[in-house]
Amino acid sequence: MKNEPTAGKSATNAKTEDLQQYVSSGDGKNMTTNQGVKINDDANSLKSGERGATLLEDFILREKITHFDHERIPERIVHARGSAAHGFFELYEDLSRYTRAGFLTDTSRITPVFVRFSTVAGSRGSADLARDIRGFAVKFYTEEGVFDLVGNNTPVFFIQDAMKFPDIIHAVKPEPDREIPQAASAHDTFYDFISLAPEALHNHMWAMSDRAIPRSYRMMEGFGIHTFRLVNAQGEAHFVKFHWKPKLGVHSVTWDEAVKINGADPDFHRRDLWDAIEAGHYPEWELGLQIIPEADEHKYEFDLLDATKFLPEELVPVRTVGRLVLNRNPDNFFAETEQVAFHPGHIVPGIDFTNDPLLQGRLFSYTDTQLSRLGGPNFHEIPINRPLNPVYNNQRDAQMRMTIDKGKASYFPNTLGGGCPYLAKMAEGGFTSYEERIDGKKIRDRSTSFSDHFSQPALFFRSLTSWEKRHMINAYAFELGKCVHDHIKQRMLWLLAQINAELAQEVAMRLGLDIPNSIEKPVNQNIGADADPLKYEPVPAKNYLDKSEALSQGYRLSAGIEARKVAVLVAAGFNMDKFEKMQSYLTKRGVVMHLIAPHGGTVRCDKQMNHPVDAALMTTESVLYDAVYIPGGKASIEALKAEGKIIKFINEALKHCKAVAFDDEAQELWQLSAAKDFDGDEAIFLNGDPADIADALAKHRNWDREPLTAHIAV
Ligand code: HDE
Repeated sequence: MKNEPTAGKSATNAKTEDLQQYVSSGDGKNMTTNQGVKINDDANSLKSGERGATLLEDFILREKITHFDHERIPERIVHARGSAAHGFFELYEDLSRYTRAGFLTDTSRITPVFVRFSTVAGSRGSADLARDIRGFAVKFYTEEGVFDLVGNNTPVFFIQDAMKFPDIIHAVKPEPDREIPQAASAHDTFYDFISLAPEALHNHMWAMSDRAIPRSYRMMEGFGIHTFRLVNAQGEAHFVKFHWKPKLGVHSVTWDEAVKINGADPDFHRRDLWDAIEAGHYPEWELGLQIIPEADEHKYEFDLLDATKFLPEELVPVRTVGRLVLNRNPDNFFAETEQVAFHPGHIVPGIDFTNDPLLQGRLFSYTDTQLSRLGGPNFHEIPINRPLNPVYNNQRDAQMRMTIDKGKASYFPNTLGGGCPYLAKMAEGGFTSYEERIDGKKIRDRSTSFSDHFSQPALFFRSLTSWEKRHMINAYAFELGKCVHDHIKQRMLWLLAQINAELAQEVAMRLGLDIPNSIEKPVNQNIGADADPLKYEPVPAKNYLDKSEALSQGYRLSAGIEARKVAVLVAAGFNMDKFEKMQSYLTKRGVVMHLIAPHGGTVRCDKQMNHPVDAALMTTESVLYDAVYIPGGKASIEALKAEGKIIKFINEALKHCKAVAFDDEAQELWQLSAAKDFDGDEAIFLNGDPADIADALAKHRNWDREPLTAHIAV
């Protein structure tokens, strides 16, 4: 199954070709009913006279309305809002020393994938820039069956045991009496829960970090979170942690931007992914593995089975083993993105689970939820969910069965079916579970090796750059500031103080509250009624690693600027030569330049040529762009000066630490805007050289400017 990667809409791989048999288009065809009868009138129902009552007999009307009435299916209980794309995975090196999974051992294969990114808490129609963890779910259509790597964009999760999942989700979802707030964690029920469950603090800090407001899905890391197993052909196992590293670096917007983007373009991430793929700027990630010998299971200060902990890259480096490229948008959102069903239990020979109690619970939940979401047990037959290899077993019937199973024998063993379908030996590719020795009591409990809730959050905070710390402090102040109950805020402050004094003090100051020395209730409420609270008391933070640069977004900037967007502010008479020089340099590097003028239609340059306007000033906002460029041209600048929104546009870009370039006469706008307040700023340019703008785009933002921008009122 060798598929050469091809481009854009025409990009194909074995799965996209497989989907073609289900693709339908009415181009050049008659309209018909679902029974294939040609339709003669699609605008008028059948009536008893021109102004008479509609007749029940109208099978065309009844069919159309009935189908419409049932168009909606339940949205996902979590991760309802998402976007997806097709692509492929390509392996760099043969990993058969560790695994027998074909897509990880055969470097000649191109494995088709379908990837869905999502937010967690919001409804299907919620805005993309909610402060939230992002889902990063990858379906590999391997030759040996479907493998789903259903991960998130943070390396840890909120809870340690599946038993608590409904609780944390109920806490973060809109409060049940008023169904407020939508797609937002800044409310009392969420913090009531978090403040009583110190295990949640670590992932919560990631949710308060810039990771929770990404610039683009294309600029996010992905993590499998749990420790899984790789098992080789000899049956030997290694533990493994999965990582996705984006080629474009890891970048985020500011909170002020996020709030405004949600109003200006609630589909910002969805549009960004779609547009980048349509333009041929295919997002790319490398698959990284942290491989851990079984003998090292108890070597670390934390438990590898605890999903609230990551394995620092300083302790086990991430080995880059392949790449994932997304090169084709879906043909139909509902059929593909909405109906795709991921499941961490979809594994192939060569990969296996561990006893992580969160993972074990997930193994139950995903099929269960699809049963109600997709309406029955045959959802694996929906085209996007079908494996590439054929399916044969004795499962039968149920709603919407597509397969026509032949023969009398739907049981095994049988003679009437010739013993078919027959079993596969391990050497023939049959899945065999890893034989793990388990001795122990049946017990409803949690291991005390899961009790260190503070060391890794402290390490995370220490590892951030000063601007990332600043953003996190502000995020805590915002979220807790939105809560009503002081006792909840105070419990949170006490918890933050266990992690980092600076963090707790800065947040307390912004809330106008003191940090309590102790809190009344036992900290850990996640234990049984008869358990000894002292046994489960969280242990004080340890310092087993001072810093891990991999945890920060500040150390791994990228040079890739594909599909970054630059706003070019112009009016009639703008300097065409300067603009074209900038445009030709940046567009060659994949940057998208938008001409923004006071009106739509076309705008005339100083060479009397008309240029199509990409957006009229009233239809767009500064927050939708990565940088601003204003070419000179006296008449153009005079006209722009008369537009109040122009200064707001520029000042907003400055406040959000973006590159802004003023050419020639545009320097008058430099004078009128806040730009003049930033002497020597490395991303504010007078007579900007295109190479400087490209460089500033690659650095994403000049975060050093941020502390000096408080006075900018936008
Ligand atoms: Fe999920 N999760 N989850 N989750 N999850 C779902 O399955 C669940 C967890 C993740 O784009 C649901 O099909 C439980 C961790 C992603 O379609 C549901 C627990 C991680 C997606 C479910 C977890 C994830 C889901 C809802 C705790 C990161 C979206 C719809 C034991 C490693 C997949 C669905 C997509 C979706 C249950 C925890 C990632 C209800 C019970 C940890 C990316 O089955």
